[in-house]
Amino acid sequence: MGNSFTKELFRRYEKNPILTAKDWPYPANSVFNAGATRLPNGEILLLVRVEDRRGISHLTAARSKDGITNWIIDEKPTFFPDPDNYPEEIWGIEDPRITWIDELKKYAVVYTSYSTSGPLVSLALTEDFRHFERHGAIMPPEDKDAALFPKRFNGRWALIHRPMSNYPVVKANIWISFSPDLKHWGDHSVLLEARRGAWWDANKIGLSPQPIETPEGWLIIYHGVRVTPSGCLYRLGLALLDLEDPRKVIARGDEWIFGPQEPYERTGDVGDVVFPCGVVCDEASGKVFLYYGAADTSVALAIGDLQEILDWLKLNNRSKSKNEEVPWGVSRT
Ligand code: BMA
Repeated sequence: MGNSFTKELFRRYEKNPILTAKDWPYPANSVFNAGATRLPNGEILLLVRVEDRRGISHLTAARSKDGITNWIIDEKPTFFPDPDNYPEEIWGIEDPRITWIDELKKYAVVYTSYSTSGPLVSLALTEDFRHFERHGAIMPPEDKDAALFPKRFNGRWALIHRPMSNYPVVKANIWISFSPDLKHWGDHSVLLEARRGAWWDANKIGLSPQPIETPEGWLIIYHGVRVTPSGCLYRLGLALLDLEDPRKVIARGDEWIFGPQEPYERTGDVGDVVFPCGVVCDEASGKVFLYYGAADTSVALAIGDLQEILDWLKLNNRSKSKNEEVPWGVSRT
């Protein structure tokens, strides 16, 4: 949990959580894991995962002028599973990541569809978060924790995602894939590998919010899952990808930078989980608003400073290789 030597890069909003099921205009069990974006009118929109009492999730939009208070929540579910036309959604839709695609003048919402076949990655486009163009499944199961980059690289769209492998042991690495048309995906490769053994990000990692474009590279906030005798611990770490070629990892921190600590993060439907799906950067102030699901129960906010985060990553970039077995002596740059 850290001590006085640990500098917190993301500071929790003191009145967290910012949204709970009690705020909802209709019955809900829990509200968490929200995608986030800024709208043209300056408001911040959260697309919140809402789980009902059956256990099935849908997505509902909440809008706020300051991204912190006075959320206006849609009176009814905004984006609901459509299993008649998309059978992969029969057990719900979860954990959206939102990317504004300037070329299309649309937001891409990449989310997890859940069904008898397992979780997979689906895509929908929207201009206004009221009408959605469903594109259906874009990655087969088991795959989740996906987001699009906002622009093409050499003519191709790029998607970060997290397929699962159980062979010979559970191994969940972060992958990157490319597409000429958002429909046909290929050129798959591992982007970030889960480490092993005692590491906080051993065996299972996944992208958290959508990639953040910075002058120094694409900032990636990812979660690592540590399995302990009393359950899983979801914590966050940082990596930086090359701006022109996001397959190149130019930095990765060794230490986690944010983890469950407060009562609303430690206790809930699934305790000891911080799970961001959305981030919004304020260019003028350099502030990074990180929206995260707390204990699969509520939505919370932590605020960081972009330059401070990038500086930390430079100073703590020890594992330049994708392989955790690199010697400890890899020079700091
Ligand atoms: C992950 C995802 C998240 C969830 C987390 C903790 O695998 O399914 O939706 O918040 O587990 O339960």
